[in-house]
Amino acid sequence: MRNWRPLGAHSHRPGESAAAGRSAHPARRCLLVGQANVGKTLFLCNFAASLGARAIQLFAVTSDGSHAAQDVPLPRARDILVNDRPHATLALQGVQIRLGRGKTDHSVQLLDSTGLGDRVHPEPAVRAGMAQALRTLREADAVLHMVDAALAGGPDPEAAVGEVDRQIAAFAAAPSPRAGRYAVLANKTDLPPATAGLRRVRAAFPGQLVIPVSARTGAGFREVRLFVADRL
Ligand SMILES: Nc1nc2c(ncn2[C@@H]2O[C@H](COP(=O)(O)OP(=O)(O)OP(=O)(O)O)[C@@H](O)[C@H]2O)c(=O)[nH]1
Ligand SMILES: [Mg+2]
Repeated sequence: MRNWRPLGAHSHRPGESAAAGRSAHPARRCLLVGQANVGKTLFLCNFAASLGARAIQLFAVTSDGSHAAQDVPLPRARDILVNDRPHATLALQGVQIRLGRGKTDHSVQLLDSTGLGDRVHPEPAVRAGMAQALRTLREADAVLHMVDAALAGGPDPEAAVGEVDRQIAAFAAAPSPRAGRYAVLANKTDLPPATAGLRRVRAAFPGQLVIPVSARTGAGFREVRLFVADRL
């Protein structure tokens, strides 16, 4: 819990939390964002585990706007948080990862968010999660935008890269102090349709860094680690 700067509540703006105040170098925040079911949570769990993390933290924003966090040990987190059902994730959850850079070791908070969509969702809990994800998108130091490359290789590629994805890219890659800290993660490359899907994903995000990954097998994790370590 210490050194975490959870986002999304009005009571904790970036740099204002008690945890941040205790640390001379508060961890930078890297947000995983994208449509529902693309594999954000499986990536969070397996990527963090590959870097030696032991637990995922679930954040809940209470009615007074403060945060409560609960640790869920890996790999149990994977069993209970990853799901085929869209919108399994309804609030921010994250993990502190350590990235070696030269002789210094630095920490990054990797945050996983509720899946975004093109339409207003009928469930209030999903809408609240989406709103929190959008606030966090505005405040994050780096953005990993995940899309489903296997879905992009199927009969309805627009389902994989939709209007919401174009909006995320336009926002996250726009000129700002965060420039250069945005990458598209083309996930599920372990599935055969992802070969064609990856070409479509690259074509949909011209000029952006696209990193092919598999949250399931760990393919591409090294490239993501190098990207995050280099940019944050
Ligand atoms: N084959 C394959 N399946 C994956 C991969 N990543 C995720 N999945 C599966 O895709 C489904 C959704 O994964 P989640 O990690 O829950 O997706 P999410 O983006 O967090 O979804 P929401 O929380 O609903 O937004 C699960 O059945 C995962 O096992 C991958 O790289 N390869
Ligand atoms: Mg999820």
